[in-house]
Amino acid sequence: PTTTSTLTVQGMTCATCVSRVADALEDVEGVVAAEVNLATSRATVTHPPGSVDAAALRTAVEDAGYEVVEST
Ligand code: 9UX
Repeated sequence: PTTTSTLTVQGMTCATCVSRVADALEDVEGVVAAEVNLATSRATVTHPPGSVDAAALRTAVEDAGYEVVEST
């Protein structure tokens, strides 16, 4: 089974930003897939339940140069 975590990311303005954030999230331990939507500023991260630390997702986005303003 998998579940999803959703992040709202601030600072993405072009398709390359989207790729950077998606790649950064997909590199986090336990992440199966990450989809990032520029229009909504939302990232949807797919992972097995309990396998991913929310702080690790936040750090990955921040290290790529963007901000997480909300996560659920
Ligand atoms: Mo696009 Mo994003 O030219 O940091 S890569 S604005």
